[in-house]
Amino acid sequence: MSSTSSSQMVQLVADKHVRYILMAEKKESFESVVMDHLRMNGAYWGLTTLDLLDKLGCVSEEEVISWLMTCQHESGGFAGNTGHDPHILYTLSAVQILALFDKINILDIGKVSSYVAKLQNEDGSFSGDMWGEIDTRFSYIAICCLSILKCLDKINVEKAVKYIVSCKNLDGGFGCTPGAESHAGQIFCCVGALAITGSLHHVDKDSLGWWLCERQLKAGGLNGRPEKLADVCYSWWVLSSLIMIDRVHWIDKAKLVKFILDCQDLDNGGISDRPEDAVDIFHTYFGVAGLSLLEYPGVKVIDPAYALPVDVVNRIIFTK
Ligand code: GRG
Repeated sequence: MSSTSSSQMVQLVADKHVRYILMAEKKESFESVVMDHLRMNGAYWGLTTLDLLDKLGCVSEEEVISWLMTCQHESGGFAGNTGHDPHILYTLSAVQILALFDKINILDIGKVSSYVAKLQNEDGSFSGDMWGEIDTRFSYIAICCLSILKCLDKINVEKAVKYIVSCKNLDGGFGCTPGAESHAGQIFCCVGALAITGSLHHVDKDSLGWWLCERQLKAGGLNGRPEKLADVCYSWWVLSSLIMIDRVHWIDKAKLVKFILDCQDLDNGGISDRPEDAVDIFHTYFGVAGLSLLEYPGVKVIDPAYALPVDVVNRIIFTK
């Protein structure tokens, strides 16, 4: 909760957010208990935020990596925590965390990439795990993960792209399966996957750009679909998509910066979904990542498709 009137422009309280993230990780904290089963995700959000604030050095790399490797299964996939089942989502988070520490090379890349590749279905779509749920989130995750591992040749990229394009709607947006409603989160996944595979020509940039910029509400925050409330996390899902299709100048950036800053807990750190709500690690990450996309001073630049700092992406993707 913010202790400053929302009419005043506040600054990013970066040091407090760093302290909040380091505290949230403590075993006895409330956040750590409720997030136990998706700790890998929480670790990706927290560690990426620390890196964006240039404070990754505050955590023990050795501790993080030795815990992370206890989450890997024989299949090559990673679970949300030690002793849980593997899922493509946690596998991407694990790979992203290793990328932050420049430690991808400790992986058996053949094994991890085979786990991901085996989740591709005949129609080009991806399942999230052995239980088979299909969603364009999993298409993005597979493509992002395999691109980081430099193993995109293990899947049928053409079919993967064709499936994503089949989820495009008349409003220019994308849903989780063919015919499903457009949603900003799914749009990020589809546009991100198309960007990584060099297939953005399939996007109708003007109609999608129009749909996305209509997500900005009077107070400056963005929602994820029509008639919904603004939420800090859409600062990421919407803005990253607008950047990838070159239409970010269609929203009011200053108003969005103010909305995000007004969602900070100025006393204890952390960022919430909306001003005056309770903070959590998910919104803290997406708030800081949103500010990064908005070129806020003192925050490292993040890559809109890979959701990793640009220096990390340059090191991994654009070098041999
Ligand atoms: C590496 C950044 C990154 C992501 C990995 C998991 C994933 C890929 C993408 C998730 C995309 C997605 C569907 C995001 C939306 C999350 C969200 C806040 C959903 C809430 O949906 P509703 O219907 O909320 O509860 P609204 O805002 O529509 O009321």
